[in-house]
Amino acid sequence: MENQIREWKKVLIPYEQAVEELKVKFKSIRKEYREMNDYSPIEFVTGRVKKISSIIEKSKRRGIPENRIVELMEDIAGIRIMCQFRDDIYKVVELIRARNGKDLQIVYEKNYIKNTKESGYKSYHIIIKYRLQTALGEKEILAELQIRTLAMNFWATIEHSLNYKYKKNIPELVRNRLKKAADAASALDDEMYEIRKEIIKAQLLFERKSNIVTDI
Ligand code: 0O2
Repeated sequence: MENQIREWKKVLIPYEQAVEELKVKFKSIRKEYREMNDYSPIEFVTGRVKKISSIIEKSKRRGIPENRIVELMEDIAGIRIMCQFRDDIYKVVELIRARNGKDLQIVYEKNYIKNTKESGYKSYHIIIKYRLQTALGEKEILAELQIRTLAMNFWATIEHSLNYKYKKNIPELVRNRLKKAADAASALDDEMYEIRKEIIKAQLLFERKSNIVTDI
């Protein structure tokens, strides 16, 4: 077991590097927009490397043989990009597509916003191949980019912790409540989308004012 963990830690080194590099890249997009005093479709970015225990649990659940995990498990490296409004998601998707064949390669996309999961889960996923330079030479890994609104993220985070608590067997009553909550989150996204122009204008105005104050 100890040997297995030591081996996995070595395997995960390039994934950790990839997550750090990708986080910097997507955070930079936000920074660039803000420095141009423009609205950024990216609100914030997080990333993680899947825990060894979760990798092993998922491989067992999906029937992936251990020697094929890195080839078949697409979300060992995961980046989450949060947006304020639903249409920002598609702007971010376009930004990513524009980089296809440059610093990343799109393998495929999954639109869980149009095709909402049974649980109520909404998000836009893009699976990419990402090449990186390591001490042991060039490596190519798979990574999953999840792009979602703040409301979708709020719901997914809570549902994820309930799934953890109930070991993916959430009681029906709670599951039904969660579905209602997913509808409410979606209604919130609809409402915010309707007044997004007003909100964006107000935010840019507020930011410019804060910049003037800090410049003095
Ligand atoms: P973690 O802890 O986020 O790493 P599967 O995981 O087998 O259901 P698959 O085919 O690997 O699905 O890919 P999919 O459906 O794109 O899901 C991959 C990731 O998307 C999940 O990783 C979650 O992060 C997120 N996700 C997908 N469905 C749901 C859902 O119903 N609720 C929530 N909260 N998140 C979801 P992991 O491995 O589940 O977990």
